[in-house]
Amino acid sequence: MNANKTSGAYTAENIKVLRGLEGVRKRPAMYVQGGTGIDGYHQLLTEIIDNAIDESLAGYADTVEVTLNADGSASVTDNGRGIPVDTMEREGRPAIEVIFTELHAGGKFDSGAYKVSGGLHGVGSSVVNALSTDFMAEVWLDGKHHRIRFHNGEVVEPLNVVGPAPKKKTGTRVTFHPDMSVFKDIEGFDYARVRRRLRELAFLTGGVKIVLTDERGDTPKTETFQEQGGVAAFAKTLAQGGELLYDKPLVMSGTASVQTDQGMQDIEVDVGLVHNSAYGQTILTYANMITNRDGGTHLTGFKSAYTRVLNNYARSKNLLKKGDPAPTGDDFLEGISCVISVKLPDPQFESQAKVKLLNPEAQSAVNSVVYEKLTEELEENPRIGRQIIEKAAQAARAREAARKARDLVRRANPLENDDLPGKLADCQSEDPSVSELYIVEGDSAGGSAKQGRERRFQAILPLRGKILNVEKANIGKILKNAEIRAMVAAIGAGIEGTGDDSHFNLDEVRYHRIIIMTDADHDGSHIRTLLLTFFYRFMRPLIDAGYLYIAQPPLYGVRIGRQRDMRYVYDEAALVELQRKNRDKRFEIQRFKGLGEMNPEQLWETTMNPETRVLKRVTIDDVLEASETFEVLMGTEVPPRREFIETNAHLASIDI
Ligand code: 0R9
Repeated sequence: MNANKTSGAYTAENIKVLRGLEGVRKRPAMYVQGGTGIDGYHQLLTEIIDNAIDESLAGYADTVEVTLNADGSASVTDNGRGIPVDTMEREGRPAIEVIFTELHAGGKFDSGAYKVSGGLHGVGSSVVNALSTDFMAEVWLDGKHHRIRFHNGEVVEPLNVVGPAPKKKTGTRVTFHPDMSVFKDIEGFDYARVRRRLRELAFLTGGVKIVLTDERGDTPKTETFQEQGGVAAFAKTLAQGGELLYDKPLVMSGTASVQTDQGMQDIEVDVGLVHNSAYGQTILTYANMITNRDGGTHLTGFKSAYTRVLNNYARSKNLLKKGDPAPTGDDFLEGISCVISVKLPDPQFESQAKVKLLNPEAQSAVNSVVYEKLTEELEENPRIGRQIIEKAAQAARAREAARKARDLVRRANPLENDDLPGKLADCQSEDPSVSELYIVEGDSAGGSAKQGRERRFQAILPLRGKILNVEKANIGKILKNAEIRAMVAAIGAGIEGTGDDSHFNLDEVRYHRIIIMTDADHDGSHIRTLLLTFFYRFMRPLIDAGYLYIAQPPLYGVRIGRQRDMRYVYDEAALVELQRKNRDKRFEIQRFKGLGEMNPEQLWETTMNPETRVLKRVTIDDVLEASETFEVLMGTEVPPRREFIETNAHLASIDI
């Protein structure tokens, strides 16, 4: 140890520090949002990234690099000022050491009003240090390359100069290896997850260059994210796939000074929005760059100002036809893709998971910025104003038509009479927790499934041909579609997303496993995507509850040598492997082109028997990616859709 410089300081101060970090090691879940599972593990990286982003938001860094190293560690580098390395008088230790060993040390230095990090949602760099077997910080400053290293939070190599810094280079790099005895059974950083967050940060920072490198595979992979367009570009990306109503997104940005318990405070508001030809709405909300899944006060502020401005605009420009139903707030939101980002000094959230923002001042800030700027935007772009109003008027007419259609559906709807669709072969059990519904492509596979099933708890609903693309149809048409009505009636819990007071009631779902069973070919994957789109838009809670599955039928049946039993093979790679292993035996391969080619016993054995089948559960952990995927797949642009389906037969970007 480089004793001379530091030994005097390692006294009472040091003991206090160790006690702090000891507490973190004893009860990590108390300090890390997401606990000691996969979420908490990624939160460590998020924390370090956020510190680098803070330096760029402060205007001193323009590049942040994140590297997933081959040894399981991660490095984050910024080209900012460099964490101060000089000795702090009061502590008798270098500032950089204090930062990484004192709990909440960040607070003391907080100068910027709304840092992403600094205890607002992060765990503090010192917590990352405490929970890392190895932690190294390097600083390039004043022409020198400084380094300090820790093990389980304790200094093992005090701050030293290890060489010169390249000319004019300044910045900070943190490299850490999470303690795998704390974060158990975790395979490492999930590239897709890290990528998603970095991409989001690139949009939200509007210009910071973010470079992600994965060194873990055979060939390193690097991606760069830089989005000068900020929230507007973000909104446009969300809307991709659908035909844009207008090309240039509307932007509402400004700082509002609002009254709070702590006196006047400045809140930064950035909103970007654009409309496309689709019917759903995608609105993402952020407070200090933290995503708030359930919205909150910023969303409320946005909706009220947005509706008010558009209503005023429609009225003052005489854009609504006589006799048309008046558009509601939801009508104005049809087809919208919108990103709302606020930055405020003291964000309050409903829960640890920060899914909902509570600060009332965020509501008034967003309300006033959106009211003022949207009014201006519409005055400057009257064509866009007219298009939005026309789309809302159409939505209102469709809603009215849908209400009438629904009344018809209700009257004729077996649902209401507890009656079930004729095509459904229901199961005997009435206990949803053990009941399964197979939604099967085609009547012939449906027939095999009906014969092959275990009727005590397995129900079969055959669908004829392609189901309606709900992304492209209006709600009236959707509700009249026979296949969709059969699914809704069989599942028994209604639908949501129709823009009125109808809703989906998870408690009434008749099966806790709803299994999509389609052929293992292109058509099958298209039908599966159409079904997923339907469930995503109209029965989303079913997915959130984990009730939706995809069956995995085999691609081949194989007999090897003189064996009588057929072996089932589920992908090409497995077939090749089997052939390789049995090179000397002469092979009998049957390719199953569709489910209908299997007899009832085969279908049971390979795809339906709970003892042997493989099911993939459908989960959506990221609305951004899901929306993008669905819109690429279901929007009006055909070539990207074809290509996507053909290259992603398993819907790679939906986590299943
Ligand atoms: C790789 C991840 N990056 C960081 O963790 C990081 C922290 C940091 C920093 C400063 C500059 N770059 C940084 N990168 C900094 C901040 C301030 C003054 N000088 C340099 C300041 O906030 O006034 N620091 C964050 C906290 C501290 N530095 C400090 F508390 F040590 F000053």
